[in-house]
Amino acid sequence: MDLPALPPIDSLRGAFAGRLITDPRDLEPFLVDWRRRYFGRAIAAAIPDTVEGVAAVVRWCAAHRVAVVPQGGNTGMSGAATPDDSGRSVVLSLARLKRVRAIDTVNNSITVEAGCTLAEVRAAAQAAGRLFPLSLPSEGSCTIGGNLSTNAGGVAVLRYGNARELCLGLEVVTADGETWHGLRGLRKDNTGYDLRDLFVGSEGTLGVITAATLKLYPLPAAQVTAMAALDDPHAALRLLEQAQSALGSSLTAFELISDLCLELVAKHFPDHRRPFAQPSPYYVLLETSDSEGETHATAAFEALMERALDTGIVRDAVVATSGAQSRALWALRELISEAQSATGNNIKHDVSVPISSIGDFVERTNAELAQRFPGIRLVVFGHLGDGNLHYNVSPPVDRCGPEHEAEFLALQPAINRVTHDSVHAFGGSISAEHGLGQLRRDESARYKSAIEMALMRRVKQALDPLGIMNPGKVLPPG
Ligand code: FAD
Ligand code: 2HG
Ligand code: ZN
Repeated sequence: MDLPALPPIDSLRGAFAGRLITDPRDLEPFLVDWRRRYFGRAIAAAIPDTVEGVAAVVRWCAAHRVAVVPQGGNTGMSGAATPDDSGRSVVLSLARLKRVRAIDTVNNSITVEAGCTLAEVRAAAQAAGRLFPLSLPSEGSCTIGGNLSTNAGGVAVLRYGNARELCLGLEVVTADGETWHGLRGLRKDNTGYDLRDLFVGSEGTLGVITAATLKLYPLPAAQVTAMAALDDPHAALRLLEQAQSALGSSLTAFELISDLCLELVAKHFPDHRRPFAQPSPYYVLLETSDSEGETHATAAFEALMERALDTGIVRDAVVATSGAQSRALWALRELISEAQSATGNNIKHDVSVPISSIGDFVERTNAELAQRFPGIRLVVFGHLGDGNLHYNVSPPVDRCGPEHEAEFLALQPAINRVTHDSVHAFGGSISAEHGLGQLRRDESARYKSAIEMALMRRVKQALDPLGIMNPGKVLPPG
């Protein structure tokens, strides 16, 4: 298709209030993803101050057939917020849309603009005596707009659900620059197709989220954290079953961590040491949120752990007795991504399988990968309570340096194929919470049926007929 010639950038500069970045040095951070895997090009980064400004930028892009690449905190793991290399994109940063518009402690809802960081939303809720439960290791930088656009998961999905389940309403600038005011704070609303749920998880390919109304919960009276050392994911599943029977919905987090994860954290963050004298192949980090207070929560955890020790499910266990101890246990979990990055290049898999299949999935996939790619190291961790593992791969110990990078990354397609075929065989998904972006776009098409792909394309065509919204992400071109 012949595209119209690009107009002078000054015509965009005059179209909205806010910042427009065109200097190549200032643009650089907008053109690369967190993992430094994708590098794109753009005419400019537009950072409007208002919703009207967002709409004006999108209208300018639509008029000139320029791609719009929405960007929040740029912490995404799938290259979804990085423009392609055509040079015909505007990065639309929501970073300056930061108002908390309303908090309603009777309706238990909060309305915030898309550029609020997740940490800011959690703090605003807490200041009003409420909990916004979405919780990710990246919460200091990621934004609510990005969380909803990726349907982020994190460490509290087990109890509260993912970003989609926490969203009541949205305000969206559509691909033709109109604004849909869908900020309804309703728990029940059966009035036709659910537009909100179309935009949630669409990774900026259908429209730009400018604000959201989100669910709040009462603050728990106490939160207690524990860590258990165990042999394998099968044992972790038995512990999960016991924990759910004993604690019910008080169980808010159940995270699996392999020993290599803790080894990498201890190596790159020497202040953070393993909490057990002897290493174990795996650990589980559990958290309970109790309405009856700390003594009750601690006693319940201690009873659970004693039983698990007696029955041989766990080898050892610690229950945190202070906030500082609890934060230290969580830090071990939250630093894994950074520790793995510091170790050199890596291949990431963000998979989900039915929870009961995780033990078999890990066993079989580990064995096949070890046989086909001797020496590779599996950095396995994640949200076991949701059936979601970060089944990541690092190079062999003696091949971590930059001089081995190309050789290791050349294995990525074959390693992905083994891993994702195994996920598929277990009835799972190749993207549980990070989205498809550019990273998993083509592989996803391999595992979806023709009708599913065709329906997705029809939705895209209906909402973005010019194909300007974040092209090249989620759906393969053509
Ligand atoms: P960005 O990276 O800026 O964008 C992500 C996608 O959303 C892109 O497609 C972009 O175009 C689109 N987008 C952004 N804002 C908007 C908007 N307002 N309207 C429309 N589209 C928009 N993810 C998890 O799910 N669980 C985790 O536990 C987790 N832990 C992480 C830990 C670390 C250390 C890091 C670096 C990342 C982690 N992530 C996790 C991934 C990431 O933080 C999430 O995907 C997050 O939701 C992205 O938010 P963001 O604001 O950074 O979005
Ligand atoms: C987490 O759970 C994130 O910490 C990041 O989803 C996972 O680095 C990863 O692969
Ligand atoms: Zn995760």
